[in-house]
Amino acid sequence: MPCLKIDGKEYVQAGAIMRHLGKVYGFGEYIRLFFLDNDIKFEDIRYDFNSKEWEDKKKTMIFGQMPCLKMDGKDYVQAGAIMRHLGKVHNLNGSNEDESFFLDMFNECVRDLRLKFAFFIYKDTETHDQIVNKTLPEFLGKLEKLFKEHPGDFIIGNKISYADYFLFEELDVYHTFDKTILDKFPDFKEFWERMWNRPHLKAYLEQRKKDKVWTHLVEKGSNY
Ligand SMILES: N[C@@H](CCC(=O)N[C@@H](CS)C(=O)NCC(=O)O)C(=O)O
Repeated sequence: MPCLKIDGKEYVQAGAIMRHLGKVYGFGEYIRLFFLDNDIKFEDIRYDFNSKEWEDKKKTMIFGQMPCLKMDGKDYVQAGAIMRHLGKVHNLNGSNEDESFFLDMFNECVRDLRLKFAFFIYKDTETHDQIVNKTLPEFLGKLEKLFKEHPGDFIIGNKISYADYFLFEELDVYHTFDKTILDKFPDFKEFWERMWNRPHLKAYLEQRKKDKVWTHLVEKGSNY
């Protein structure tokens, strides 16, 4: 297993994602962005969605899901918990309990929206028109209001936190789906551009875009 050492502890980060043949990057992407941006070395393990390797690997996971982070020989799952943990370890989880709570609350909202979007993508729960003209803008409007509560470059003022990687990833997915979606949300658009241009993320994000990993979005009518 590839390994990452932080403060003497060993970590393995594996993403349930599909590099060439598959369709989505999966929930490992938040963790990957966190590691990249903070210049933490790691080996990236990816699985093709339809491969036997992925089917076999899933059976070894407690909930049959990834991503997984291995620490001291133990598997840790659930992207939210992993990211909060990394946030605490790297001092990117707010500077007091109030801020940590705010970040968690913000993040739960972001993940709620992802769930709605995933239902649209995978289960056809809404029409294209509904998701683009109602669900996404209504939710993004509320989220942006929350974002402005702590003015600055990130969710909490000018210090980046674990939740900013979740937010960025979601905005990037929605922007890939509809390139005008952020136009009504200038604070989010600026945030999204700012994250894109972070020195340790830019090259990776550009490559990811070239790789056209968001096939599902194209199938569902992306205007990118
Ligand atoms: N709540 C979990 C969900 C993880 C999850 O759904 N992962 C997907 C890939 S991104 C998965 O492993 N799905 C199992 C499958 O495709 O059978 C988390 O946030 O980590």
